[in-house]
Amino acid sequence: MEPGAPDPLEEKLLPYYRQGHRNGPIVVQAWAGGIEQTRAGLPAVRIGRRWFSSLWLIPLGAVALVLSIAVVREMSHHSWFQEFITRYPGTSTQYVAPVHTGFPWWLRWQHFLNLLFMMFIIRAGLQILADHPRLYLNSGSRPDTEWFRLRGPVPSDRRDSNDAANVWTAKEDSVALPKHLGIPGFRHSVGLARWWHFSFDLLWLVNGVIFYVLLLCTGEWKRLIPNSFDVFPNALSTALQYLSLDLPENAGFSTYNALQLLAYFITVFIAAPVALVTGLLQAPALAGRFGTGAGLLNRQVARTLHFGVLVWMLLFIAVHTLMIFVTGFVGNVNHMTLGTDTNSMVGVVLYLAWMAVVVAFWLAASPLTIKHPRTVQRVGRFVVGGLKAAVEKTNPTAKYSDSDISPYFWTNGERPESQRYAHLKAGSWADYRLRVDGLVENPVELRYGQLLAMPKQEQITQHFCIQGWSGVAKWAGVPMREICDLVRPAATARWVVFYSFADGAVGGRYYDCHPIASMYHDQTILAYEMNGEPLNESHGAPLRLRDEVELGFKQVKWIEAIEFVESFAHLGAGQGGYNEDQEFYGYRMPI
Ligand SMILES: Nc1nc2c(c(=O)[nH]1)N[C@H]1C(S)=C(S)[C@@H](COP(=O)(O)O)O[C@H]1N2
Ligand SMILES: [Mo]
Repeated sequence: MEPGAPDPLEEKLLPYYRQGHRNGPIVVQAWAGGIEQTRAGLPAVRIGRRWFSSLWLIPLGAVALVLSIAVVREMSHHSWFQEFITRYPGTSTQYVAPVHTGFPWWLRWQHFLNLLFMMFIIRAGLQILADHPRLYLNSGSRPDTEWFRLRGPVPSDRRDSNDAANVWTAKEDSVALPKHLGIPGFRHSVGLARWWHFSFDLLWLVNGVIFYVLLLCTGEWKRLIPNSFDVFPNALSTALQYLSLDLPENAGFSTYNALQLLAYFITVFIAAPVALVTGLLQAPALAGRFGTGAGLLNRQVARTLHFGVLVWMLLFIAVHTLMIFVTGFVGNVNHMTLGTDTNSMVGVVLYLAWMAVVVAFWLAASPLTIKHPRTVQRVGRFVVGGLKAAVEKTNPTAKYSDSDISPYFWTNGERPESQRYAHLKAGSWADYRLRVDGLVENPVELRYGQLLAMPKQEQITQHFCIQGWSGVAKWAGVPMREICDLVRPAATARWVVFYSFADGAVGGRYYDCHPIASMYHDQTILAYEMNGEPLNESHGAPLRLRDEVELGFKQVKWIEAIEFVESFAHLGAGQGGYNEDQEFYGYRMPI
């Protein structure tokens, strides 16, 4: 091997010209190797050992509502009830100071943008959920321990990762959503959904921070922050008045009723920050930096709480919208659009125009994504790429203990089908050579035995698949730092390419590029052992990467060669890896 010569595997990548269509419209039938579009089932929740369909909520909710109304109407004839309502009228100045300035223009615009952004966030969020349609509380995402799911159980005869040809992969577990529910709807489109989710998250956060600042600077906060615990009996009073079907006074222009105020307060000051924090806790770089991967704040708890915020937001939007209609529609939309306490038709027209914009964006989002996926990837990278690059600089160092190791560890990806791989495996890797070349002073070919003889590092870390599952395992192998010291990268080398023996789902070699700086992180190793055993085929034998700052798809399994390059623009479709090329993922994935 000559220093600086390109690795021969560059030729085996699916080249740009053979997949030109990959920049154009996605052909859903051919997506991800032509997986069939298995649809999500209705959400089901586990109570004890039994699963209940969410459909039960409809009759249960209806019965509960009718019963509550009956009971409250009966109660309302009693004098103690009326005394309670007189004492705590529900809408009063007992818990809040009225604001008489009307709704300023910035608040009205922010309210509109908030709804628009949340439409994208919620839909793309559902799509992300559908990529691993189960919610758990344990960090190992163990089948049968989920409390929520959108499909049946993991087949019990396909759970053994030592049976590589048969094991159930996380990709097989993903489900499709209707096109106008998820963005973009079809199965395993998490990469595209994430650009929507994260880009609009950022816009939503900026909108939210501006909102907080203006709220506090203008005194508008007085509407939203109660000044007395009397807000609680007043909220109860409001609820009772709604249930007695004797609607409370609507003085929302200056004073929210107590129930309304609490709902707004929770949404703005609790649900929104919880959404941000539980989103970030799902990031490998941050969990790996702060050590939250296995404990009470592990990724699956974070996902569950994140989902809880979604449910709250959906309920909030539904009830909030219903109330706009039933408590004086024209007046309410005048407050919302014009900021005045009027009953003008202009307000109604503006409201309808506002909703028309939301609907138009709603209808456009999935078709646009299917038609221009590369553009969605580029725009997403433009919006959130800088932040991802910043987070990628962290050096995750969290170490977990033996008791944190997950009893079950999902598998993913297309295993190697080549004769060569089968031969090497049959020979217990005696003929295996790890080629390390490209922009290095000392290109090498390392035998399996040589790798085992190099300094060995052991680490118990958390794996974060982009789809949503996670698992803690003990990995052991050669630190990439050692490999770098051996081959001495040239000053021009900026990226490190890991080539697999395996092809990806639509043909062409699986590969992925990592920034060279990550090679010197404490926990970047070429692992040959998992949980004290030699790596099995499912998990990447003979060698797989662990770069704990990144998501799972960047942990290339079945490594055949490593190449140091200046840029990855000439490799494959030029996006930095197989999933980046084919499924529009980002190449920096610390979140
Ligand atoms: N060669 C190759 N490596 C791969 C993949 C693949 O499809 N091909 N899948 C990736 C994905 S998406 C994940 S989540 C992890 C899964 O590793 P595991 O099967 O050991 O859990 O491997 C990564 N490495
Ligand atoms: Mo993954």
